[in-house]
Amino acid sequence: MISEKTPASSAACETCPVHHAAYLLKLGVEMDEWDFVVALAGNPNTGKSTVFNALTGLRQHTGNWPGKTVTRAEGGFKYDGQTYKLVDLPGTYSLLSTALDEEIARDFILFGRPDVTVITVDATRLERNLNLVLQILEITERVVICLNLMDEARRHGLQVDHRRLARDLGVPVVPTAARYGEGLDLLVQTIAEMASGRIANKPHRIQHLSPDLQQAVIKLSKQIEMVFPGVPNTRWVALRLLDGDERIAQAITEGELGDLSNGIQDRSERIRDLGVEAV
Ligand SMILES: Nc1nc2c(ncn2[C@@H]2O[C@H](COP(=O)(O)OP(=O)(O)OP(=O)(O)O)[C@@H](O)[C@H]2O)c(=O)[nH]1
Ligand SMILES: [Mg+2]
Repeated sequence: MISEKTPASSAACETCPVHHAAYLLKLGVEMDEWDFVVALAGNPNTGKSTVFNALTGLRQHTGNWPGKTVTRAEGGFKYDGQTYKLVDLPGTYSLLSTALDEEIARDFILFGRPDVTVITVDATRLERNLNLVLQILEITERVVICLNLMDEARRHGLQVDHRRLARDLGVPVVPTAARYGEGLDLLVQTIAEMASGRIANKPHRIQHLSPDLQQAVIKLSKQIEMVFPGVPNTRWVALRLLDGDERIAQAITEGELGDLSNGIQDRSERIRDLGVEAV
């Protein structure tokens, strides 16, 4: 379990023979460069900020009502010799949402190029939460599921077969009770393995695109790439356009799509120059 006594870096500790590199060092905002960016996504009120605080030592606002986090917050931790920037996102039910705070989360997941996306899932409301999980699995393979509120699930007599869930989704599932620090050490280890490519995912993907639709998606993706070079997830953008998503159509016609992707990148670079700040 990760406790407040997780050792701080000290020369004596690191030269001691019992020292093991694989331990967590909470960096707060004290970080000027990082090896990996990890996004924390999930439905509102599923414990994202609780996980964020436990791993970074910061104090993002948490509370028992949805929509507490309204903007992104960034902090860091070090584990097994690598530095991670963790980005706490507002809760979102869907990548298709048009609500402003949900858009912040959506834009970062889609265009922020995180190395790993951790999705916190409420173990007592699995079905509702899986909607977002399946949408995110359509756009990135580098996903770790944090199956949170396991204490609540137990209290309600619910048994969740997390191994089966991991098999069905094709990504690792780590059961946690973040409020009590339960499962977080395995979560960090799994994030590290995913970031370094030691775990290869085979995510569940929608298989039933008709040949015509498939062709249209490929053609449109290429056109989007030509107009907005470097924009990730053009397949997703193409699918949304074909589905008549007005918000995405507007982002294309007004050039915002390019700004969106560059903006997130510029900002990350600016933060890298300045040193990380909580936002
Ligand atoms: N019982 C229990 N409560 C938890 C657990 N993790 C988080 N909570 C509580 O759930 C509430 C919501 O937690 P937050 O971390 O603020 O959730 P969030 O996902 O960041 O919420 P938004 O920012 O609104 O999306 C808080 O009261 C937490 O203390 C857990 O594992 N078990
Ligand atoms: Mg939050």
